[in-house]
Amino acid sequence: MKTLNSYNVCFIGRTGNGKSSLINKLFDAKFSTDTLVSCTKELLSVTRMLSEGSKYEAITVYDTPGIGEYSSDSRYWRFYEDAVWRSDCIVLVTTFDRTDAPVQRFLRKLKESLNPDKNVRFIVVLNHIDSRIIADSNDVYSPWDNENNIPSVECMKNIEERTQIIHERFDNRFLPFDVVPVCAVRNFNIDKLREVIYNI
Ligand SMILES: Nc1nc2c(ncn2[C@@H]2O[C@H](COP(=O)(O)OP(=O)(O)OP(=O)(O)O)[C@@H](O)[C@H]2O)c(=O)[nH]1
Ligand SMILES: [Mg+2]
Repeated sequence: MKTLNSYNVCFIGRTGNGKSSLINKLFDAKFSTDTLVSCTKELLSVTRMLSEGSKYEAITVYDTPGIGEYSSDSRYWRFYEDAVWRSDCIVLVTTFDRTDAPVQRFLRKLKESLNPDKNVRFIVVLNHIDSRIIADSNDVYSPWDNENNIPSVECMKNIEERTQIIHERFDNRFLPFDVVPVCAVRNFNIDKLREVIYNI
């Protein structure tokens, strides 16, 4: 059988960080999302054909259940292993949440599932940047400049700081990466992220 020459991308990250929302926006998919409870419980994928002349015929994107769901991830571990083994690019979706240790442990374990025949790329996406998680009791933090649909100046400072923290916590632990700030629900930087993923 003639297999499709597909560029494979796997999205991973904690539950609620916006993996499915981002895939829906980036690749015009229809995966379920949920505000309050963990949502993706299977290994899902969507395949889109690429234009002629591209290095690959198609792009296949894997959506995975949230890291940390079901304690040790044992129920889902085979999904992660399978998707990561197939992948040319891994996208970790994170937020301003400051608890990175479970993801660090997860990546350490996942390193063993990387396919040595592929030159795997790694991208860290900082989503939910419109979050008010950083607001103090004065409630003066406005993360979003609604008029221009961009992060506020204060939010930009938090993005820079969080980006630095992500580097401190994840550099030399998995694969080299850049951090791309996005907002799935406000369509901010989605085109930029698509460009980075498609930069094959
Ligand atoms: N405010 C805000 N909400 C977001 C953003 N991205 C996603 N959401 C919301 O966050 C919730 C969770 O998003 P999902 O896409 O289901 O998250 P997930 O990572 O796929 O979660 P699991 O499938 O449980 O692992 C949904 O209600 C989304 O609408 C964002 O950038 N800002
Ligand atoms: Mg999901």
